[in-house]
This record gives sequence, C-alpha cells and structure tokens, in this order.
Amino acid sequence: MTNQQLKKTKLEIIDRINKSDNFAVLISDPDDDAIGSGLAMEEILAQKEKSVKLYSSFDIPEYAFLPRSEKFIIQDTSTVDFGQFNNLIFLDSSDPSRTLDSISERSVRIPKKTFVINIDHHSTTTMFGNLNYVVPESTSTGELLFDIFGKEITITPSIATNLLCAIIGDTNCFKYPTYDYAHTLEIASILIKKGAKHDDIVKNAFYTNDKKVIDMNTEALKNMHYNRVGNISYTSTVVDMKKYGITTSSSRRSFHIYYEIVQSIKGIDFSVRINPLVDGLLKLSFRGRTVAVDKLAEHFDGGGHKAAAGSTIQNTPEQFLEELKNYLKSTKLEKLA
Ligand SMILES: [Mn+2]
Repeated sequence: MTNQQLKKTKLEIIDRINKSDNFAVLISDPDDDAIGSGLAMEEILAQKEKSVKLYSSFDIPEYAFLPRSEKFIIQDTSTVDFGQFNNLIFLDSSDPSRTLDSISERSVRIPKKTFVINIDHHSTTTMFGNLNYVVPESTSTGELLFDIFGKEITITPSIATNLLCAIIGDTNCFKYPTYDYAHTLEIASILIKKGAKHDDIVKNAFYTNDKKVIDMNTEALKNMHYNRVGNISYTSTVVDMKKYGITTSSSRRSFHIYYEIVQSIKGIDFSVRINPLVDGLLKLSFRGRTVAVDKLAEHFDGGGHKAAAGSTIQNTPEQFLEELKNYLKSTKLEKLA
C-alpha cells in the first residue's frame, strides 16, 4: 500500500471506530505481537467508551504478566457467533483462519453485514477486510497500532507495555534485520517514557523457560544437519514438540535458544526446523540469516516475513527435505538487506 493509501485508511479506521460501536477483536495464533496488540486494541476501544470483546482461540497462561491479560475470552473463534457484533478487528492475521490453529479445518464465519477491519504486517496478507491497513515493511502489528492511534488516544502505561511487548517480540529484541529501526526505536522510546515495562517483557518473553523447553532445544541442536545446494548453506533439524508436551500455539516462544544459536552460525544462509504434528502433517519454521525466507515458506504453502516465516504441510521430513533441495536448485533466494 502507498503512503497515501495508508494515510487515507488510517483516517477511515479512526472514523469508523469513532462513529460505531460493538466490537470484537481477534488475534492470530498467539505470539507476543498478536497478544500485545490485542490487549492494546481492547484498551484503545475501551478508552473510546466502545463495547468490546477480545478473543483468543488458544489458552495463553504464559502471558498473564501483561496488563489487562484477563480481558481475553478464550474461545475457539470458529464457534463464536459474530452476528452479535457490528465490527470485527483482525490483528496480525494474514487470513481470518489464522485466528485458529494452523492444522485446523474449521473456519471463522463472518456475517455479511459485519464490518471488518484488518490490521497486519505479513507480506502474505489477503485484503479480506472492508478496511485493510497492511504494511509488510513494519516490524509488528503493535507498531502499526501506534502509527494509527498513537496521536489519537492517551497512551497509558498498560497500552505502552502491551505495544512494546508486541514490538520486542516480533523484532526478537530489535535483532531481526531489514526494518526501519529509526522509526521503531522512536516509538519504543515514547512507549518507555509512557511507562512501558521493558524489564518485565524481556524477562518473560526471553528468559523464562521450563526445563522441558531447554531439553527440546538441546535435542533440536543435537539433531541439526548442515546442508549445501549451490551457493546456499542451511541447517535443518527435526524435533517432535509433542514429546515435550509443547503445543503448536505455545511453540513460538519455545525455540528462542535454538534460533539464537542457528542465527549465529557463520556461513549459514537460513535455517529450517521441522516439527511432525498429527496425521502426517509437518510444521515448518524458516529463519533467514542472509537470505529472505518468506517466498520459500510461500512455496511450501505458508508465509510470513523475510526473516521469519512458516508453514504447515502434509509430508514426511525426508520427502520435504528432498523437495526443498530441488527448489533451491531451481530458485535464487533474495538477499536480506
Ligand atoms: Mn506480527
């Protein structure tokens, strides 16, 4: 979207919210960005004295440290009657089905008369809303919420903490490349001045791991293979999260240790982690070190960002690795800036 389109859409979103009432906010399968953004959006609407319900299809006990986390209604979004709302706001969801588990075949039913606002930063987002504010160049949906509402509302300490959590999570503590950090760090500075609890976020998001998480990361690293196709070098590892009692929805925060290490390996261009799920499904997670992985994930029916992307496919690990090799032989991956 062009800057002009974004400016126009931003005003239309604010106008729609000011003139309407009765909102539901929905987030994608949960990570720091989706949850922080959801909580901030709920408070923004409450501040505007709108009636609002905030939904997550997944239980999220590890986010209890975030202010107002009790606002989440934990309910599978395929079972919610959205006819009771005038407006739905989807956050961080490239598609409405992203509010459900990636292996789910259920769908979210949106009544025709319901107005849909879609705010997201995935490069693979479909323009499914009546209003779409989609900026793939942005670090996070949290950053977009600041861009839209930052001057429009009072930034309370709780909004500040939730938005900073979104930004810190989706930038991996400002470590992912390719973003305009001059802009993002300016926002972070404002949020900290407004009372965002940086310490709490970093401690909870990055330095609070169960022993089972450490054991799983150890196995992921032990099973890691080094591969090379032409000029491209990459690591691959297969690890079964089920064995460690880790669900797909909680898995995003469970591999920080593994990623820290694979991202630091000299000469590696990207990494792929393979998790066998149920019924022959594989969950794939790509991380780019020197090359973009969004197109790679897209090739395997997924999507995401240049530095971090994922997918769920029907295949065996061996067959997938073979297909990956063939794809790399025929395609040149984009360099990360
Ligand atoms: Mn995000």
